[in-house]
Amino acid sequence: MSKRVDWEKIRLYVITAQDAHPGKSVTDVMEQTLIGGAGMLQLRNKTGSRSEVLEQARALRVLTRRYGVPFIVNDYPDIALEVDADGVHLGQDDMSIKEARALLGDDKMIGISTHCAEHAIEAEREGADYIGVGPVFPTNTKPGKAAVTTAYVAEAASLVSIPFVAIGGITTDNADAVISAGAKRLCAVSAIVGSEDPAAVCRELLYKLTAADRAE
Ligand code: TZP
Ligand code: MG
Repeated sequence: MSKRVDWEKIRLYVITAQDAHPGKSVTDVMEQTLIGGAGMLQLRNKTGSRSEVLEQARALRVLTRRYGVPFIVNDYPDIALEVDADGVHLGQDDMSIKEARALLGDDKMIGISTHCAEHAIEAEREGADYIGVGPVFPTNTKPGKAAVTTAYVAEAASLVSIPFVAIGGITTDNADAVISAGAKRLCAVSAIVGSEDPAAVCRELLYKLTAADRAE
C-alpha cells in the first residue's frame, strides 16, 4: 500500500488514545475500530517514549495490513519510514510539508491539521495528500484549542479538492451536523476509542455518512 489509496473507501479515520481502556492494548482497541469499519488509522502518542511509539507503530502496521487499511503516524516521519507506514500526519507547528516530502518521498501520504481557510489553501498548494479540518467542536483531546465550528467544514468543502476529514469533538450525536456542513469523512478519537464498544460507534458513524450519500 502507498499513497495510492482509495479515498472512496475511507469515510472514517480513527486516531489512537493512550490508556483509553486500562488493561487493553492500543492495538486491541484499534482492531475493534477496524471490525466496525474504520477505513484508516493513525497512531498519535504524545506522551510515550520513542521506543514505545515505535513498538506501537510496528504492531499497528501489522494490524492495518491485515485489514488492508492505510496507517499514518503522527509526529514521527522517521518511525513512519521505519515501519513502512502509509504516511505521516503533521500539525501547523511541525516540519513543513516540503521537509516531510523530502524525507518521505512521493510514495507516502502527508496529512496536516488545518484550522482556517488559509491553512487549507496552503496545505493543498504545498502538496498535502489530505487535511484535517478542526477542531469542529471543543474537545478534551486538544484542550485549549478554539473550535472552528461547522462553518469551517463548509468552507473547506468548497475550497479544497484534496480529501479532508472533519475532526474534533465529533460524536454520534453531532455527526449529522458535520456531514450536513459538507464533510464526507469523519475522524475521531474519544467518541470511538473511549467508548465501551468502539466497533458499534464506528458502525453508527458510518451509517450516518452513507445515509447522507443516499439522500444526495
Ligand atoms: N486535531 C484536531 S481536533 C483533535 C485533533 C487530534 C482531537 C480529536 O479528538 P476527539 O476526541 O475526537 O475530539
Ligand atoms: Mg505534531
